Amino acid sequence: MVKRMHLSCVAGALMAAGMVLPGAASAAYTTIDFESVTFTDPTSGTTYTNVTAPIGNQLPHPDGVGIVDNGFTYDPGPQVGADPYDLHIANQVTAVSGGLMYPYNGTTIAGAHHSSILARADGGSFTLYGFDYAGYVLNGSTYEVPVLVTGTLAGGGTVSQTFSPDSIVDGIGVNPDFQTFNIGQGESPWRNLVSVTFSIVDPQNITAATQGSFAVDNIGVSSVPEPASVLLFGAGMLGLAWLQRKSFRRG
Ligand SMILES: [Ca+2]
Ligand SMILES: [Ca+2]
Ligand SMILES: [Ca+2]
Repeated sequence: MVKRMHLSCVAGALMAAGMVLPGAASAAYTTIDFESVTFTDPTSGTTYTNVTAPIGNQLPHPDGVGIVDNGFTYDPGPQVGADPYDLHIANQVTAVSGGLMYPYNGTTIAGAHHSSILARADGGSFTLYGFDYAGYVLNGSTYEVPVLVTGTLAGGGTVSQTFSPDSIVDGIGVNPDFQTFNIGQGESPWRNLVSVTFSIVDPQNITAATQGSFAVDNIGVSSVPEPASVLLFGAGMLGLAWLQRKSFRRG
């Protein structure tokens, strides 16, 4: 019985080492879904950790104050337009506010007025695979503002693409407001990024009643692990396997 237990430990450690090493080299996939976010109130200086926006309500963030979700920061940048709160972590907000209709997908979304910046909280580089996008519209309108996505590469230079939404947005209505743009497949140029900026391409819309508002959700990214930490982790796993084996022999 004891021997069998040890044997399974050794097998487990070896399997983990074998499985984890190639996996670590290819990095971990993360979805930034805004369901719980961490941020610091600029007035009080209080940090709120993994906060969920109340259903039907939102956590507004002033300009220059970003949130952290799954190891990534999402920051509204400097104020453009009238509203000093440029980032809205909105959980199923359905009300039409001042004629402005929020896009809806049944979860928490990140609304911004003109632009926002995604980066890794630890400053490391990452790959962008895709994101869900929708515009805010005036009630009765179907105009969704296009978005320019610009990635800043770790080695210098940028990669960018403009995405035009489908003009389908009816808030809580049955139509799917958000559409998914997949971009980072295969030999994608959207790798080794240090930041990604989402910004509307229609400057006129900033001063319109919608203030150029757009929302993103389910941003697919993967962090590239530091080579040193991968090696250290691999060495640790091999060491563990050796110790387990030694203990098996003794048993
Ligand atoms: Ca969400
Ligand atoms: Ca809808
Ligand atoms: Ca849409």
